[in-house]
Amino acid sequence: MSLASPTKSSIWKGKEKAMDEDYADLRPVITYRHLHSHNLGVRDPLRVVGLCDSDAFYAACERVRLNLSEDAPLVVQQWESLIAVSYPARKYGISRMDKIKDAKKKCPDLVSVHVATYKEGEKEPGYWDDIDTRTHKVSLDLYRRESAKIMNVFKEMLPNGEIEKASIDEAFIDLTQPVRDTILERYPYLANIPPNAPQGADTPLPSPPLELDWADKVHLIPILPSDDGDDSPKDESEFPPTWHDVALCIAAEFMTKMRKQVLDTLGYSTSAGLARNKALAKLSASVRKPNGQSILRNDAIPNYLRPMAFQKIRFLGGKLGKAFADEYDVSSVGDILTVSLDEMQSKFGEESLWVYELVRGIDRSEVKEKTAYFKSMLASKNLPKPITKSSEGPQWIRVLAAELTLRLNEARETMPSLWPKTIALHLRKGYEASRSKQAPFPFVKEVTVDIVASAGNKLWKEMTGNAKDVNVGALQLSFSNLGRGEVGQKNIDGFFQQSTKRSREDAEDDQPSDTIQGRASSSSPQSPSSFVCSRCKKRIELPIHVVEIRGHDAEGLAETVAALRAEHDDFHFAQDLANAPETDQTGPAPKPSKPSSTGRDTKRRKKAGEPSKGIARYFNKAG
Ligand code: TTP
Ligand code: CA
Ligand code: CA
Repeated sequence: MSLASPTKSSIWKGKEKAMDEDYADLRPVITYRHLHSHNLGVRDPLRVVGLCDSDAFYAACERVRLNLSEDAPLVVQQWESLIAVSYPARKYGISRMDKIKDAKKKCPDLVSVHVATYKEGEKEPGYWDDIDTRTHKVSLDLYRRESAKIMNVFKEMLPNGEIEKASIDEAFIDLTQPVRDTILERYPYLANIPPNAPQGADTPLPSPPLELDWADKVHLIPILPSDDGDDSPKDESEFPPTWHDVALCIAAEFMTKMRKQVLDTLGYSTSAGLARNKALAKLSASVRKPNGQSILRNDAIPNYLRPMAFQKIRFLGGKLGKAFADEYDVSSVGDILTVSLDEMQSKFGEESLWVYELVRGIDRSEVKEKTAYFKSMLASKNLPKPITKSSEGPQWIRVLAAELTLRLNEARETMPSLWPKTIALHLRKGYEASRSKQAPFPFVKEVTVDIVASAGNKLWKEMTGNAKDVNVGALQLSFSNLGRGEVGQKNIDGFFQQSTKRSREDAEDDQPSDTIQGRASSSSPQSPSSFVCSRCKKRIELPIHVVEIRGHDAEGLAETVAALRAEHDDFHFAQDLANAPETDQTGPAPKPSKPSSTGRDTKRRKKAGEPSKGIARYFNKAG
C-alpha cells in the first residue's frame, strides 16, 4: 500500500475512526412494530437471506444420471477442457484448469463424461462416441432440468418465501417471512404489544433467549478473529444472542430441511450461507464446501469482512473491483474502508455509495424471482471453422432448431400457453457485432423441429441471399418475447400479460424485421453475450474473458448472460434504493459527516433514464 504518497494520504480517514464507525448497525433495536410489519423489505432489521449452491453441479448431475456412487471421481468435459470436477476427483488434485489428459494422469480411475451434445439429424441431445466440435453442439438441457427440479423443491417447501434463481446451480432465498411466522409461534408472548409498553408498538422487544441451539451441521463464522494459528473457539459471551440471531437460527433450520430434501429426493449435495443480505449470504456459502452451511451473524461481519480480499464480494470481482484496487492501491476490505465516501464518489460517481456500503456489509438488493429470465430462449454455436458456403447454413440451423424446439416444448409442459412472438437469427464473425434478422413466429399447436428449422432457414436465405460465398463464425437462433396466453388463442398479441410494461426491446419488435450490419447488434433482442437493459437502454456485454471462460462454445453464455442481467437489475435496484427518500426510521441513522445512505440530498439524485456516468461503465461493454 502506498500510504506514504502525499497526494493519496489526504484521502485516508484516521484508521481508528474507520474501525469505530464502519460497522455501526450490527445490533439495531428491534421493536414490536418491526416484528409485526410485513412490508419492511430490505430495511427489515430481522431480514434473513440464504444462498444455496450445488456442489460440483454438472458432475453431480452426471453422477446421478449414471447412478454412480457418491465417491466416484468424476469430471465433466467439454471438448478437451474440464467444466466440472467432483469432490472425490478434487482429492487427486484435479481442478477445472486441467486438461482431460492431465486429469487422467492424476487419477487413472477417473470417470470422465463428455457433456451431452446435439448432433445433426438427431432430435435430442445425447452422449455420443464421435464427439467433434465441427459436427456437434453442446447441450446443457440436463443441467437446466435438474436445476429446475431443485428450484421446485425450494418453492414447494417454502411457499411464502421469496426465491430467486441466481445461476444454473444457485438460488437466493429470502427467509424473512417464514422465519417471522416461526418466531411468533415459538415466542407467543411477542404476539401482542403489552398494554404497559412505554412506547407502544415502538417499544423494543424484550431480551431474546440467552442461548440458542444452533441446528446440527452448521458452521458459525466466528465473531472474534482467530489468533495466529489458533482456531480454537473464543469466549464470545460478550456477544449474547440478538433477535436477529434467533431469526438466523430458525432460517438455518429451514435451510437444513430444504437441503436435506434436495439430497434425499434428487441426490444433490449443496452448500449454503445465511446472513442479513444477499452479498453476505453468497460469501458465506463458500466458507464450508461441499455439503456445508455457514451462518454469518451480524456481530461476526466486521472480522469476517475486514481481512477479506474485497474483490471476492459479489459485483466487485470484475472490472469495477480492479479499478478500485488500482485507484486506491487496496486489496482487502479493511483497506478500502479507509477511503471516504466523498473521495469514492468524486472518482467513481454518485452510485459508488453502493460499493461504500457493500464493504460495510450493507446490501439493499432484494431477493426477487426474475421472470424476465423466461422471456427468451436461445441456441447458439461457435463454429470451429467458419461457414463459407451459403448451402452449409441449414444443417447448423437444424441443430439449433432441435435445441430450441426441445426447450420450448419442455417449458410448455409446465406453462402450456407459452409461445414466442419472434424468432431471430444472428450471424457473427467471431465475437464481432452480429448481423441479425427476425420475423414473427406464427402460432401452431404443436411445435416441431421442422417448423422451427424452416423459419430459421427462411431467415438464413434472406440474410445470405444469393451470395455463394459467406463468412459466418457463429450462429444463433432465438425465440424472444415469450409470453403466456390462452391455449389455442390465435391472436399473438393476446398472449402477453397486460401487467408487463412494454420495454424498448418489445417495442423494437414492431419495427421492420430487417436489421442492418452494425446497428444490428444494438437493436436486436438477443445476442449470445449481451442484452439490452430496458431501463438504461444500454447494451450490457459480458467481458470477453468471461465469454472465453464459459467454454469454447457459446452455450454456457445464456446462463451467464441471465446472471449478468440479474446482477444488472440488482444494480438498478440498489441505485433506486439509494435514491429513494427514506420512509421509515428502521434504517441506519444517516451520519452528518457524509451524505445519507438513502440519498436525501435531492441534488444528488439522478434523473430517471439518465445514462450513468459513474460505476455503471464497469458493467458495460468491454473496452
Ligand atoms: P460453480 O458453482 O462455480 O462450480 P461447481 O458447482 O462445479 O463447484 P462448487 O462445488 O465449487 O460450487 O458452477 C456451476 C456449474 O457451472 C459447474 O458445475 C459447471 C458450470 N461452469 C462452467 O461450465 N464453466 C465455468 O467456468 C464455471 C465456473 C462453471
Ligand atoms: Ca456450485
Ligand atoms: Ca454456482
